[in-house]
Amino acid sequence: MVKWDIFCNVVDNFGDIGVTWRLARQLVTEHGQTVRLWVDEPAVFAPLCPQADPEAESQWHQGVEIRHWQRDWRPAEPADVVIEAFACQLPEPYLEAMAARTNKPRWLNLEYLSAEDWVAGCHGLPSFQPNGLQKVFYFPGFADGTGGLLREAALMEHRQTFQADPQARRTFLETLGVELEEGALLISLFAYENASLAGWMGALAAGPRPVQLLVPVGRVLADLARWLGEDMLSAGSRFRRGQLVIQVLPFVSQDDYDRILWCCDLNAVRGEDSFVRAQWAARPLLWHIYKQDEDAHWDKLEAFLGLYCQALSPAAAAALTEAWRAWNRGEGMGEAWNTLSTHWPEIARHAERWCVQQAARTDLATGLVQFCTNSL
Ligand code: TRH
Repeated sequence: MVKWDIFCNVVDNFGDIGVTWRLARQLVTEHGQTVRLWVDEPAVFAPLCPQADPEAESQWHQGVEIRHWQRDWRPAEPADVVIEAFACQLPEPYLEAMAARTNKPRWLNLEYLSAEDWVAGCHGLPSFQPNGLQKVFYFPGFADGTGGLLREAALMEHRQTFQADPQARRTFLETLGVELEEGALLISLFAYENASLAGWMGALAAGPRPVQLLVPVGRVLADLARWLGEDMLSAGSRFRRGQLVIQVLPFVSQDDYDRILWCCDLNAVRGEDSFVRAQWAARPLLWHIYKQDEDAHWDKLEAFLGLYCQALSPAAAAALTEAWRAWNRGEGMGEAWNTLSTHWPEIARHAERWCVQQAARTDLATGLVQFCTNSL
């Protein structure tokens, strides 16, 4: 049985651990691999997996061994495949132990997701390291020649079954304390601080159709509280402003978060993992991209928009592009939303088509297993 070590350094937020935890689970449950996930901040892991102990040095969940990656490294036998997520720095003694193995481990750097053109050219490139080992750069992506996206084998089937059953949707939402408003457009909102929130909320409140907004606790709450004129928001808070009903939700497990996305007509998502999950929900999405130095994130945003909008009519593509830009620019979202709404049926159909098209490609975990185990 092939052993894997995945190293995750939590830079901030939940994306680093979100991606590595998802990958680790899939390697175990679908590919029968033995996986240790080393995370330097287990406390950030716990919200994604409510059974987890934020203090534990070692714990098992869903077949994955989760180890606290302590600054003070204690010797551990290197695995057959070693993944450093998002260019994190492996412990020096571990690197030495890797180099000392008779069968050299497969060593990969799992990169951040991007739709930019250069990704396919860099995916799979090896680089020789000072310890004599070769490290391979593994890039997720949306196009042929990239490593693909994380997608569990039964995900599409589970999602379709759920979405075809209105009672399942109602029952699930009830577990979160959500009662559906008759005829309302259901939106989930997971975002960073965002100056265009007020403009968007204003447009929703004054719009022609009722809207129900579900907001998991997180960084956007302060802006939302300001717009509502409230001091503080917490899970369970509920407000009505014009056509808009807002409800704050608890932060739930990754699997329940998927269900929230499946329930909604539009999902505002952020970072990397929720962005991909919203695409698998086959519903329209609004992406708040993670800001990078020197505005590098704008290239990423435009690259994805270019790809995603290819099959849309020029008018719908322009409306969607402007809404995403406004959301990320921090202004103009109210107007952009009103224009986008006039293209809703086309945007909704497109989200389904895009999902089917992406799901036809090999998923990231399967591709990784083929790439690594063929060469061991
Ligand atoms: O949290 P994010 O913003 O994460 C990141 C990090 O900032 C990272 O450093 C950066 O490089 C990267 O984005 C691009 O967004 P993301 O990636 O969507 O991760 C959120 C995770 O939280 C995802 O796995 C879904 C999960 N989640 C839940 O499990 N339950 C919830 O209720 C919610 C709202 C999210």
